[in-house]
Parts: sequence; structure tokens; C-alpha cells
Amino acid sequence: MARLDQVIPNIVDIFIQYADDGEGKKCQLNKEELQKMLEEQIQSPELKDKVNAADIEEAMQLLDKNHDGEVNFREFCRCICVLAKCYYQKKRGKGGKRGKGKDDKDDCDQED
Ligand SMILES: [Ca+2]
Ligand SMILES: [Ca+2]
Repeated sequence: MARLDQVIPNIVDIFIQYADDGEGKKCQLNKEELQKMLEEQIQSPELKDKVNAADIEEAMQLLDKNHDGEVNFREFCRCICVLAKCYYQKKRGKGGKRGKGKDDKDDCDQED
């Protein structure tokens, strides 16, 4: 299978698996589901540094853009996007340069 053919279903399947895990809405990650997902699916230190399950309040705040207390698929995609950018920057040797006016709030955070 082509690589993107694997990545896209993976992203969708991970969301569905955890969103449908506990009680509550099946199409949203609540705090517990989000925590479990982050703990189990994010292992590399640099990505953990970005969205950390240990501080779930902060992670939720970071991801829950419409402030309904849960993470929907759109917000989850944004999270993936942020992590991908983090990894990209690290790979390109641009990690660690912070505080230049822009933080996480660039193109990935824009609404349609
Ligand atoms: Ca749920
Ligand atoms: Ca939300």
C-alpha cells in the first residue's frame, strides 16, 4: 500500500477507536479518552513535549478550539498537524527556535 494510503486510515482509525471508547459522545474525545490516546499513541519525547498526556488540562485546552470540553475530529486533525509540523521542524533542524512572535498559531489553526 502506498504510504499515504496507510497514514490517512491510521489517523481516522485512531480517532474513531478512542472517541468511541468510553461513555459519552462517540464522535468526540473527552478528557479521559484524549489522555488514553496520547499516552498510548504518542511515544517519542519530542512529540510528547508538544502535547503531553501528563498535563491533560493543558493538552485539552490546546486542542479544544471550540471550547466544548471535548476534541472532535477536526480538532484532532489539527493536533496531528501540529505534531507533524513539530516533527518536520525537528527534521529540518529548525526545532528549538521559539519566541519569534509566532508560536503554534499559524496556518494549521486557521478556520476554513
Ligand atoms: Ca467519546
Ligand atoms: Ca471541541
